[in-house]
Amino acid sequence: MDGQLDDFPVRVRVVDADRLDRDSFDPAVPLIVHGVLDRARAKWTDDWLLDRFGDDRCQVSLDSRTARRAHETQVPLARFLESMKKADGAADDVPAYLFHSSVGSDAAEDLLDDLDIPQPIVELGVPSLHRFFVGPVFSGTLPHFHTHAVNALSRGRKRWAIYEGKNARVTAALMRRSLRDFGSGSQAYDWFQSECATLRHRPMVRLWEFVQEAGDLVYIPGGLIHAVVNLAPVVGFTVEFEPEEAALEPIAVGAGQRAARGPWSAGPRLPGPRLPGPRFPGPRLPGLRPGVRNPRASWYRGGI
Ligand SMILES: O=C(O)CCC(=O)C(=O)O
Repeated sequence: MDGQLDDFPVRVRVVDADRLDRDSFDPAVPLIVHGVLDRARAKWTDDWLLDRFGDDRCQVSLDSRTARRAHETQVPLARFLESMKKADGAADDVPAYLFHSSVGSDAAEDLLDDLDIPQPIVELGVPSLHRFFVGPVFSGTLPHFHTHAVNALSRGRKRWAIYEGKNARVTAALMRRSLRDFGSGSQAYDWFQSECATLRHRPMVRLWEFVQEAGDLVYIPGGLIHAVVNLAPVVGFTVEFEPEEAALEPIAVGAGQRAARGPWSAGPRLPGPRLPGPRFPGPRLPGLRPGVRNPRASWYRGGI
């Protein structure tokens, strides 16, 4: 970790929440939206979070494939927040990322009430799951994809890379490569330092890179591959949506149901091997083979 992580060419559309209308919204393009979290930021204090999650044990991941079980442990939120305070923002060699998922639309709806998400985004589908995250600097999430989603950052800073191939074959190859080279035990900061820049000049790749500041909402189109590294300690929520039935179409899946839902997805939430939108490539993913690339993380093989 050499501190070079926030030096990169920024490319993203930024818009104020009250300026995003149906005509100006392209659901296939990532967005930063300002002015969505004003109420949420005042409300989502540590006390409120502790109240909401009580003594529940939250999912904490020690690698950046946060939806997998391989390097996951369960920790009460109070203990996790305490350990973050003790570290006082200092970077750990192996950052622990609290990334707690809840399936179902009621709890997600309740959370969405705190956000002023522009109507054209809301209309795209129904919330299917949400994830609460708290993480130290250099925690993050390796490339993955799912249905369209929003990420509401209450505190901290996140660097993003969102990308796709110009056709289905290239997108599938990009995803395979990430799974092959950054398997179980890997960290997102390594991907950003060594891989991200290699995507910039590839003619068959479309890439958006940017930093999300506290108070920003990021919109992630369905089926686009994305990765995140936290540049400061973070708190926030991400919500995934199921597209309206009309937008669903079956896709060709070679690697079983798990691949059909995407390597990221945690729960049985899509109604079968389907993914959103006509632009989704339907990649044929390889078996999800662990291949520890980051030597620092190899001790995870022993299991947690
Ligand atoms: O915030 C993160 O670390 C990852 C979030 C993400 O990938 C998502 O919201 O889909």
